[in-house]
Amino acid sequence: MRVIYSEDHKLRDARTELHDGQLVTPFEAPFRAEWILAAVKEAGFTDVAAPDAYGLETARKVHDPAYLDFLGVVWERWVAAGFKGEAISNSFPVRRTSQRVPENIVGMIGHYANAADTSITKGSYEAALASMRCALTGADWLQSGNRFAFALCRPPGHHAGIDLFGGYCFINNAGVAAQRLRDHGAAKVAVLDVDFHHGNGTQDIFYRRSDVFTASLHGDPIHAFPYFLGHADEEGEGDGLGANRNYPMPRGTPWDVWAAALDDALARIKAFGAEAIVLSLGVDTFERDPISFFMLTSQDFIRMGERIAAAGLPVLVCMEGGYGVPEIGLNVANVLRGLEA
Ligand code: SP5
Ligand code: ZN
Repeated sequence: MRVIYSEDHKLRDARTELHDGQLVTPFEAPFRAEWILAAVKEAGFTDVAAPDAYGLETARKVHDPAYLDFLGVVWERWVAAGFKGEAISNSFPVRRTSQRVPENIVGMIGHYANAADTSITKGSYEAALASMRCALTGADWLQSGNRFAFALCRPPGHHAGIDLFGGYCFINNAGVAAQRLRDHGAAKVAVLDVDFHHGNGTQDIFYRRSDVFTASLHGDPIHAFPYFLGHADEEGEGDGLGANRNYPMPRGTPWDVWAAALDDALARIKAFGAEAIVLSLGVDTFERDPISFFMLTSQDFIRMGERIAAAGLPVLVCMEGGYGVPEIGLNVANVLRGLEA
């Protein structure tokens, strides 16, 4: 198991998150990657490498190039407007509104946002690029014949859609990695999303495509972020019909119920003919996660890794969510242990 990690994640260090009506210190903060790195090393995963230098070529195949341009300039545009706080919009295009991109920076941020939880700050884009490069380096590690890689991505990516940021995500690291695997020999790839939150960005990117199967296990969106996508009847569209699967689950979901959904997703990934799995790994399914409501224990994360490995495919693990508690590191290390068992 090679671990790919960049210090540049620290460039993403927002002061504010709009949470339950208050600007709070963000849940998605630098300590997460530090704790996870320390725990995986402690568990014996000591082959840690820095990412290679990749440009935006692959990212432009899964994101709108104009959206990537926006990410590159939004902070300087915000500062130039004279605003003092971190960049966050208060206006959004919704039902019966125009999809034209406003020139005004507040309007532009609203246009490209799917949530207002994620303040944009100096360095956020650079950190997102480094995070994407970890995923791409992991994809190429599999491509050169290795069975497992762990891209310690931060900021996370699975809420970033074709032209949308939010949910602490800017560039869809797993989506970019899946595209890279496709471009370098894999005819079919699966993205398996086990983060507590629905992978709305990943679903958006691949919804009309038949070459990438997407499956997400998550808190039912009628009760949980991201609220507006992730229902069981979303099965893909056009060429992609049948290549998206959602497993929304209720408050208090324990391992046995969750694992039955995992087994169903893995069976479908095998039936689809995927040659590799990109695992969007959030450990916010943990029983003491501060913003989620599943009941997985630290031991369950070992079983999770074992079951995924039993599918017999190469696995690129991309870090997504998991917050607040010291166990996030142990839980990630346990998934890696289970994979290699
Ligand atoms: C990558 C990832 O896990 N992103 C999650 C983003 C969630 N942001 C909004 C969280 C809202 C949680 N509300 C729960 C309130 C508990 N008091
Ligand atoms: Zn999450």
